[in-house]
Amino acid sequence: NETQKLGPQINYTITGIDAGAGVMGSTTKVIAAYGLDQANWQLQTSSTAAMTSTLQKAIRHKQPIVVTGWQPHWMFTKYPLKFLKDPKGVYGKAEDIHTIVRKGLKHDAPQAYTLLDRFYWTPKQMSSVMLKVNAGQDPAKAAQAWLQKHPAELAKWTKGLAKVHGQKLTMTYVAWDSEIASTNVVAEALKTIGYDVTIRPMEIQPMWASIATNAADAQVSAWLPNTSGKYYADYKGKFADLGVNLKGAQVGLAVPTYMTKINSINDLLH
Ligand code: PBE
Repeated sequence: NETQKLGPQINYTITGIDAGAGVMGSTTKVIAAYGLDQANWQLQTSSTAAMTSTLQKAIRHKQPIVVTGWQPHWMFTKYPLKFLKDPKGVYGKAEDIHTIVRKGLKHDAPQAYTLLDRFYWTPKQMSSVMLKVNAGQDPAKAAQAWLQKHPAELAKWTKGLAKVHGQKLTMTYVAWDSEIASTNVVAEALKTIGYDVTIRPMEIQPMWASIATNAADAQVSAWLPNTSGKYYADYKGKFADLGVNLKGAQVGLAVPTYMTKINSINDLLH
């Protein structure tokens, strides 16, 4: 009921994801910056799977809901969603995703380093892999199929690289849908030039630590400058930043488009 105040209808609750995610840290700042805490708003920790399932239920019944959202993600493809305006800019502007490797990788695995350095794709390309995985396809299979359908990309990333013969490589990632897609695509690309790649899902802090301590070789999951900014700052000097692998990611609060009166974070207070 659009004439009723929003807060009481949803128990002043923003439906969030896993506690370590950058979007959760940013949302905690948003709650303070906009005075939402004074109005009893709270951020509920859960998981991406629980959040998207709650979102799907709300949308099926056309009920109001506020979630932590981000792009690229299939939630924006499958559901009618919009980001709320963030006039204070707490979530930052558009984010880029960076590739981060351990120090010494350039010397120890120059071909892998070059491929990782070249790896770049678009939000649309990432979304297509995410949707396949969301539809139930095995992530490695979805990545292989994507590479087969995009030989020009693979050729660009591997151009002139000599084959290696089973050299081991470890990539770490957080099992967010976007990172499942990118990590699998890069891992499968590295396999085509002969690397024996292991990918290991973990929490965000251990992922950054794994690169800083040389326990792992690479990760492609750094949302910058804002979302992963805390970890980037904490481990600065202990990794090599190979730059952007995807341009134009976005993070913020999201609501279904049928919530026509709620367009800005400030509107949550009225
Ligand atoms: N995410 C997806 C992550 C980065 C990738 C937006 C949920 C986060 O740290 O918030």
